[in-house]
Parts: sequence; structure tokens; C-alpha cells
Amino acid sequence: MKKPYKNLREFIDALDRAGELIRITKQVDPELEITEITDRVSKMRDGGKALFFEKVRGSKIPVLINAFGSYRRMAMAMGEATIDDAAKKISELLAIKGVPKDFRGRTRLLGKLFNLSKIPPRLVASGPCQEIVLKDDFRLSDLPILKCWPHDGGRFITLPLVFTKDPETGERNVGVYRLHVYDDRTTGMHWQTQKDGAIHSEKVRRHGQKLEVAVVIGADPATVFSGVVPLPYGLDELFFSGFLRNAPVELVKCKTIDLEVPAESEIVLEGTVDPNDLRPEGPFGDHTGVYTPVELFPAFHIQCITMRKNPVYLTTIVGKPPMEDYYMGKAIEKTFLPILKKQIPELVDMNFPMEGTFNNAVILSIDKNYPHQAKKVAHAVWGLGQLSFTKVVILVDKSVDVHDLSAVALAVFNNIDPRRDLFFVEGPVDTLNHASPERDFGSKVGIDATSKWKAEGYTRVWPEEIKMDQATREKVDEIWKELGI
Ligand SMILES: Cc1cc2nc3c(=O)[nH]c(=O)nc-3n(C[C@H](O)[C@H](O)[C@H](O)COP(=O)(O)O)c2cc1C
Ligand SMILES: [Mn+2]
Repeated sequence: MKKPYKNLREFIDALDRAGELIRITKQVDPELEITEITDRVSKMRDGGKALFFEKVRGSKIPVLINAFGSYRRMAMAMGEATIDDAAKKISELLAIKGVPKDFRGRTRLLGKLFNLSKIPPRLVASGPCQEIVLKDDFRLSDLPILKCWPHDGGRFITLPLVFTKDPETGERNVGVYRLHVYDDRTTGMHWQTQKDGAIHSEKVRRHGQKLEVAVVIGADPATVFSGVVPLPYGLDELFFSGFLRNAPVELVKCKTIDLEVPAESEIVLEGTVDPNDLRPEGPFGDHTGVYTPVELFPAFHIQCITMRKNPVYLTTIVGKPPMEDYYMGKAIEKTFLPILKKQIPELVDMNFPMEGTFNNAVILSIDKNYPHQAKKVAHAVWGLGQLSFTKVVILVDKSVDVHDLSAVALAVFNNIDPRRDLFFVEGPVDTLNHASPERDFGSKVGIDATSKWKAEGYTRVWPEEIKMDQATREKVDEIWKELGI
């Protein structure tokens, strides 16, 4: 078993050794210039390399970006050779017998399994993330925070791990929610309405209180990844990270708030969110390819910054895909397929096409055993965590390769009778969905492109798919060379 990366710098060294990192010594501007360089790299074949900018105008701190921006680097971050290996590791965990059938039972069991494997986070007395403690004399403007796109509302911390606790149960959550810098001690807190951090915030709002928040910028790569993973509410992301790492995440107590953060973090911001102190957030060039408009989100008031002596500032950019987050999303698609199959047993394969930016479209192939099953699967999707935001759910037979968009289009365009096979629902949608008539609420469509059965009211004979017979194919293989083609 491989030794887990203790921190971000061990990951940087590993990327370097693997030829996956480029060190850039020329000075660059965190305003727009890093985006333009990184965007070009992200559009290269296989996501290019990770970039380590040693000299960034206006800051002494170097910038790491695109660290997760390829299948290979994403697999390395998860401690595996390939993303499929990580998916296999999760399948094996789920294969442990005694898995209850209902979803709540499964969620609890997942927690228990993670527990059993001795990977809960562990508190330690001290850690390098507190080598420097700045209580009064700090300025966010000393950090190399990017302004990503020309019409962004300012600088944004784009890959922060936001640590909060449920005020009622004390359960921890870690989520990546961007921070719009308002001044040297204040940022926005862009936790979208249905995200776990926002739920914590809503709970303290009802009690007229503030929420303590710790923000980690840069940690070991499994922990950073765990912040974007859509785990069920109440499941501590650090268990998932510990599971990937085969080792617990070591935590230290924050200096000014009752939260713990990874001891090996690069930079930590400690403070509070007042759910009633709402401020305009954005605009921000987002992964939907457009600027998300200005909307109200709570402000994050920072009271203390701790860091290593020589910290690295970890960041990313989002924009028209593919960007770094595309590879994170694909890693989630692959590793969550086995979990989803437990809940939707007829599910065969799943593809979040790049242009659907993960929340807006999914293609599912299913093993259809009874009439109208495609509709049942779509409704299951609309009932599950962040999957429930999916605006377009396309269902195809298991014979269709969901990753072959041409094959999917052939099935959809030719198999559907629009009036019969398109069905609509309404419900919560992704906060980033700019097309819905109001924020967080809109409609969704299911497209049943599976073959139709008599039992589904199709009275004609469903046509057979064209396939050459095996004998002829073998014969042609044999004579192919002689044909002069
Ligand atoms: C680069 C990047 C930026 C993100 N920014 C945000 C954001 O600003 N707000 C948000 O709610 N989710 C954002 N997300 C998605 C969340 O991190 C993701 O939904 C995660 O599962 C949230 O954790 P939670 O389920 O514990 O709330 C971002 C994801 C990535 C990869
Ligand atoms: Mn969560």
C-alpha cells in the first residue's frame, strides 16, 4: 500500500517527480494573467500539467494551480494509479455484507464502515499550519488571490475548504465554496442554498447566532478532493479523505474558534459567518461558461490567519470546460457509480457530459426489467442529494455506451416520441442555474430513449438494432488484408 501524502508539498514533490508539474519563475499577475495561462494549459491534451508560479505580483507566496487537472493527477491525488482503481476500492468497501436496503440505512452504514476502517480524523497537539499566527496584523491582500475573469466582481479564493459544524449535532462538514474578497478581513461565503455549510448557517440563523467557520487553503490532496465530493449530509468529509488515504487526517484546534483543521494545512482563515449579514456576491465567471450574476450571500468575517512559514497558495479557475474541475467531477462520477448502483440497482453506467457542467445533464444506461423503469430511475435521480439538481436526465438502454455521445444522440434522436418520452418535474435546482425563472427553483426534464415495450403501450413492433453476425465479421477480419482497402 502506498504511503499517503502528508500534505500539499509532498503532493507537489510527487507531481514534480512524475513530470506532471511545471515551475514558472517569470513573474505573473494574479489578475487575469494566471487565468489566461492556466486556461490555455487546461485546453491542452489531457489537461496539460500542474503549474507552480513561484513569483506572483504583489505577494511573497507562490501559487499552485491545475494540480488536479488531469485523469492522472486526479488519480494520484486519490492515492491510486488510475481513477478506476479508486472506484474499485469503493466497490470493495460496499461489497462488505450486511448492507441495508434503504438509503438512510446505507448512509449510516457507510459512516460505520469508514469508522471501522480506523480512518476517523485524529486530534494532535500542534501542527505546521500554526507556525505563524496573525491575530491583528494580517491582510488578505498579502495573499496571491486571483481575479479570474475581466468582469469578475473582484478577487476570489477559488479552492477553499470551508469547515463548519452542525450547531445541533456537532457533526463536521467540509465543502468547497468560493470566497469573494470584500476587504482585508472580509469575504463573501458562496455556499449555495442546499449545500451542507448553508444548512449549518440556516440552523444558527434560526437561533439568532453566528456560525464559526475555518477556511483551509491548501491541504493534502485527498482532503482537498473530499471537499468537493457530494457526500450525504452528516457524513464527515474527513472520513472519506481518511478512507482514500488509508490514514487519518491529523487535526489541530483552531486558535480563536471551536473548530479543528488539518495540522498540515498551508493557510487557515478563522472567523465567523453572520447569516443575517447578507451582501452582494459576484459577478464571477463560472463553470457554466457565463458570469453568475450578483446575488446575496452571507459575509465571512476573518479574525485570525494562521499559516506555515513558507505557505503555498492552492487555487483553481473555472470557466468554459474543460477546466481543472472537469477532472474532479469525472473522478466523482467514477467513484460514486458503485455507491449509486446500490441505490439504483438497474443502473449500468453514467456520464456527466462536460457541457452539462455536472449539475445540468446526466446520461444513464439502465438494465430495463419492467415497464416504465426509465421514469422510475429519473425520479430516483431527482431525489438524491446534489444529483437532484440535474436539469436533463437522459435514459438509454444498457447496449448504448453512455460515454459515446454520438451513440447517445443516435438513441435519443431516433428512439423518442417526444410527447410520450419527455416528462417534466419541478423542484430545487442548482443555484448556478441561470436559466431557471427564479433562484434555486425550476423544472427538469427526463428523456426516456430506451426501447419501448408493448407493456408500455407501444403497440407496434420495436425495431431490432442492426448488428453484423460474428461469423461474417471473423471472415472479413481474415480476408481484410487481401482486400487492398
Ligand atoms: C472549483 C470548485 C468550486 C466550487 N465552488 C462552489 C461554490 O462557490 N459554492 C458551492 O455551493 N459549491 C461550490 N462547489 C461545489 C461544492 O464544493 C460541492 O457541491 C460539495 O459537494 C459541497 O460540499 P457539501 O456537500 O458538504 O456542501 C465548487 C466545486 C469546485 C470543484
Ligand atoms: Mn458535506
